[in-house]
Amino acid sequence: MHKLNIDEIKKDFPILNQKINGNRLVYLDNGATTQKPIPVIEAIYNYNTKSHGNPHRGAHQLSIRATEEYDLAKERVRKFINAESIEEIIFTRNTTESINLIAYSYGKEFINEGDEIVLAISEHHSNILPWQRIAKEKKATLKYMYLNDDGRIPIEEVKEKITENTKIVSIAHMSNVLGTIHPIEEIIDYGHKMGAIVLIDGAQSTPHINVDVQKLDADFYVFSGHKMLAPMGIGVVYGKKEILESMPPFLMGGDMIEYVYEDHASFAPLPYKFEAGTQNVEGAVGLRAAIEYLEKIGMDNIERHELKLVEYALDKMLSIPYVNVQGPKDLDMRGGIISFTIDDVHPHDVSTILDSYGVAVRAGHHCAQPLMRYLNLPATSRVSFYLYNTKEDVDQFIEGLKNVRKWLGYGS
Ligand code: 7TS
Repeated sequence: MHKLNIDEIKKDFPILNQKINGNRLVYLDNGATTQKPIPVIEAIYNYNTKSHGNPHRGAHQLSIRATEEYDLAKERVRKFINAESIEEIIFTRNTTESINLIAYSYGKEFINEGDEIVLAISEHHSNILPWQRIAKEKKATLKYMYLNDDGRIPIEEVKEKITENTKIVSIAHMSNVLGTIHPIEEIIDYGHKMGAIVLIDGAQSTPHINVDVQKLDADFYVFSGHKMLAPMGIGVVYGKKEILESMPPFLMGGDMIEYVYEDHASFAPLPYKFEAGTQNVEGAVGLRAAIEYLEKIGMDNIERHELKLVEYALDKMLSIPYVNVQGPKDLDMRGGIISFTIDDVHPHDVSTILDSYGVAVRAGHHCAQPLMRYLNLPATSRVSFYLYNTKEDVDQFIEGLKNVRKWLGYGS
């Protein structure tokens, strides 16, 4: 257990070492995407200058090297989330594609009329729209688990909504708006008791906390590389082998086949059955380097560091009378995301004014319109931390925050 050496870490992220609008850049939009350290950029550079080819195709050296790089990345992902075998790891473009893969493949095959699909009201649109489509096509029922005033899902709500008719429960591990860590162990356990399978959207959790898919007993766990220091365009589906084996392919095309005849085809074994067409090898290489970087620092250390920043920021934000923090206001079961509103000021104005202080935060509905409607808010502003953020970053954000209303002509 050791504190993060932020000065050393910051040296690895050249993009953070610049001024925005005359101020030191403070990047607090890590929920949207994260920045890349030099080892990730170098791994992609090295791949492109030494090993680039189309994997699984040629007998020539570059194709063989690209295949090796791709498989090494897959093994690294397997180990990172403690999956049993690489057959259970499928590369996609991002979390969105991962959920679509499951909805179209598992959903079309196994969800029938009268079945229930259970989500949380706080889901990202990526974990709502594919299920709306399947529910409509299959005449299944879409049900939502609602949050209490603290932004948490009470266990009674879990037990009320998940029933023996539930076929699939799909829920984020951590809310991208409120930072709540949902009680997924209980949800997985109860879902299984009711005979449902459970998909966990790990887009906001995998980059920040230890994930062990076997310990969780999740049926599916999905995430995006670009939220964990890797490039955009690489994402992951973890799925239990026996479930993946029972599912038809999602996309059809090259590389996912065994034999093709004029009128039918047989498919490649897992995981390739779900990886049609040329894959994003340099994205996979970047993801492997990102995981190595995160593991060197230690996921426990990263989680602890972010919680300290949340504690520090929450303490300051809660003491400002016109700042309204949404979601959990203590450190129990939460991660490094804080959504808030400011009295009389639209969140987009908050974001624009903070930008003039060099502070990057996101404003809007965060692709979670049903949650915004449930909270009766048009939008929020959101800060989201990562391993390279510091207390000085929080101070600069709070200083900007204190000036927002003054900018707009309010006394304080
Ligand atoms: N699920 C959750 C919980 C997310 O936070 C996001 C992206 C996605 C799915 C979709 O990920 P993608 O990589 O496929 O786009 N969330 C955000 C956000 O909060 N701000 O920008 C993107």
